[in-house]
Parts: sequence; C-alpha cells; structure tokens
Amino acid sequence: MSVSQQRILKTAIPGPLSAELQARKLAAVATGVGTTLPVYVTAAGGGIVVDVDGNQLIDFGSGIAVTSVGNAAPRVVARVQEQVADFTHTCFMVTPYEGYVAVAEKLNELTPGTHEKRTALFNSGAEAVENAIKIARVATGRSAVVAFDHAYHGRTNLTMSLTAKNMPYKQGFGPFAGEVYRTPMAYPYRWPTGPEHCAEEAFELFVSQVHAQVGEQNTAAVIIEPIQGEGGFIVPPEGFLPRLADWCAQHGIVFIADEIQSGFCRTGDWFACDHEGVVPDLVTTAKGIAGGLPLAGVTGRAEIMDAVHAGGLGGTYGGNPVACAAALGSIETMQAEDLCGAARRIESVMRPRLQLLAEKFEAIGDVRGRGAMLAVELVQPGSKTPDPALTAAVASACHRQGLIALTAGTFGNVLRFLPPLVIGDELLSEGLDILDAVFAAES
Ligand code: PLZ
Repeated sequence: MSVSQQRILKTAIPGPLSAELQARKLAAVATGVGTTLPVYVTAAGGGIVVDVDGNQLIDFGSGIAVTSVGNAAPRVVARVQEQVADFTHTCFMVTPYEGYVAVAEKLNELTPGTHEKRTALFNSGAEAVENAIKIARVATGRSAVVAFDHAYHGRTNLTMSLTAKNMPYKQGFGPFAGEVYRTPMAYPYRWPTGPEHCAEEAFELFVSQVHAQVGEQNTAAVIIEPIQGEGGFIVPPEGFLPRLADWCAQHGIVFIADEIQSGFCRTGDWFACDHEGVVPDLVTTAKGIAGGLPLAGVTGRAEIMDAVHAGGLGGTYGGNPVACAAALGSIETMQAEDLCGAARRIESVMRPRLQLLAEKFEAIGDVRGRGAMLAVELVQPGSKTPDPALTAAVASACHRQGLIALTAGTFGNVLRFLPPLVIGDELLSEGLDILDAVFAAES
C-alpha cells in the first residue's frame, strides 16, 4: 500500500490549497452539490485519505460505504488497468463481454438464497432501485409500492418518492411518483411502547396499514433497507424482517431488500439479510460492489427477473466493462481477505468503545448498527429529543482533528461510522480516541 497508514496534520483542516480549490468549486460547481468536508483529495488507501496540503485523514466514511476493500485496492487496480487497456465500452446490449456475465454469476451466487437467480446491472444505486420496482410491477401486474419511514432509496424521481426525508432530498423537487405508500419503521430506540414490543407491533401496524390503505392485491412490492442507512443506521428488531418476508410471500408481493449500503461484507455478513436468514425476492446492490467504480445490480428470483420482455431493461453504460472488472477485483478481495470477518473484528473493537462513550456522555442516547456499520444517536440529556446541533458540532470537530466522520438520520442527530474494512486496529483506536476527546470538549 503506497499511502502510509498514519494520521498527519500539516495544516489546519481544510488547508490553504484545499481552500483555493473550494473557492474554484463554489464558482464552477452547482450549489446543490454539497460538500461535507472540503479537503481536496490526491490519494487514498487503507484507512487513510490524503489531501492536497499533505494532510492524512483517518477515514471513517469510505466515501459513504463504498470503498470497503480500501481505496485503490490492489486487485481492483490490477483488473481495472488491464481492462481499461483492452477496451473501455461496447455497450453490453450491443456487443457483450464476459465481465458482465461473471459479475452476474457472482451476484447470483452470493446474494441470499439458493434458488435460481438472474441479475441485471446498472450504474447507480438509484437506478437499481428504479429497475427493481419496474421488474416487480411487470412480474405482479400491480402498481403500488410500500416503503418505510426513515427510508433512503435515491434521488431520481421514483427513488426520491420512496425516500422519506424531505430536506435536502425532496424539498421543491416534486411532484413525486404515484403509487408510493409509507408505513412506520420498526425503530426500537423510538418505539412508543418500548423496544421489546417493537418487532410485533411494527409488523401488525404494517399489515393493517397496507390492508386498509393500499390493498394487498394492489401491492407490487415492499422495499426495505435491512439496516437503514441515511435514515440513521436503524436496525429493525429480530423477527421483523422474517415476518415481513413471509407476509409478502403469502400475498404474492415482491419483497425487495435494498442492500446498497448494508451489502458486501459491511455488516459482517455478505448481506445484512443473511443475519436472520431472510431471503428477499429481489436484492439491490451498489456502493461496496466495485471498490469505488460506479456499478449497481438487481438480483433475484429467475421467474420474477425474467418476467420482463426482452429489451425492457438496460441503459448505455449499465455493467460497463471497467466497472465490472473493478467488481470482480473487489469481490475477490472480500473473499481472499475475509472482509466479512474484518467487519466483525471492527465491531468488536468499536462497539465496546462506543458503549463506554455512551456511559460517559449523556448526549449519546443509543449505540447501534452491526459489523462496520455502527452509529450513535445524539439527544438532549435526559430525553430523546434529537440534538442535530451537537451532532454537527461533533462531526466538524472530528474533521478538524483529521477524522472523517459522517452524520445521518431523519433528525440529523446520528453520527455514523463506516470505516474501510481493511483499516488497521491502530487507526481505528486513534479515531475512537479523537471521538472521545471531541465529545469531552463539545458535549
Ligand atoms: N439505497 C440504501 O444508501 C445511497 C446517498 C448519498 P446512489 N446512499 C448515499 C447522497 O446524499 O446522495 C443509497 C442507499 C440506499 C439507494 C441509494 C442510492 O444510491 O448510488 O447514490 O444512487
């Protein structure tokens, strides 16, 4: 690995060269495209991101759960370099190539369930979700789609409609797509009658709302993130997902697991659904699949996937050969280096430390997540009132100390941790020490 695995602060964060680039960005790039931490990157690898001023930051974000295998991971680089020198594009729909087929085979093998599967590849997570809904509608001949509170599924019109949070994702961008319905999420920390009742009551509420407001016979699909990402790393209680999947099967409704953020070893299993043995009809994947290159997939039951007429799915770039080469390099890395095991190791280091922080600082109301997808929810002491101001202050103090920390949550009060799965224990502990010191100073 060419990037030394240590945090180095040479200037203030952001430094002068980053500040210059940020001024150019503000003049040239649309305001709508935001920046969490305006340091301009020149290199990255392992658990470190290097900026133009020579600072080295500890990465607890992985570019939003993407570089699970690390940035510029050797197997990804080798396969991409080889592919990019051979050919860069033909369009799989015009003259196909093996890489696409090989990625489809891998997805069919690795996603939950041993049934016969098919895969279609796309460019982004949102595009995969859109296509999963298209497929479910054709396969069922129904149109309604049920999504959950706190859901995030993308920024295109249909996926924005499925996304729950208004600011910044939806504000002013309507009208939204029709036939999208929303139901309460099984959110243990905030369940009104307590977490012990959450699985059962949330499921009953879901069943009665879909029955009364939508009609099972009109419902093409139920879509859920098995651990919600942007919504705040909300982990549904044990039993909720299996019940949902069974109920969908009883009613001929396509059960779609959006594993775009939670998939590919992130939670300590290949997919978050594996934890409870849940087998979705369709799975959407992106992010961690290709080590940073844009690639996404829909994988599912052959009879559902193949319900679509020939030519009904596609796009110019979907399953681009360079992105497929990167995916094969990423998957090979995950298997060779046991990155599911690495995610569990990260949890075994991080979770106890986060729990200690929660004992020390009253502002931490909840510690949750799984594997290397962990979070703390910040509230006003003695209550469950969200504290987005403190959350923002902690995140930016972490940034100034050279730790890339991300926020999330419908109320903007969740700090989430998504380190690359190849991060070393020393950087992990150093990041947690920074967090500890920042909490002491800010809360
Ligand atoms: N489904 C579960 O997490 C992307 C969004 C960042 P795209 N999440 C990060 C932002 O602010 O735009 C995501 C996700 C889940 C779908 C998506 C959408 O994936 O590749 O960003 O389109």
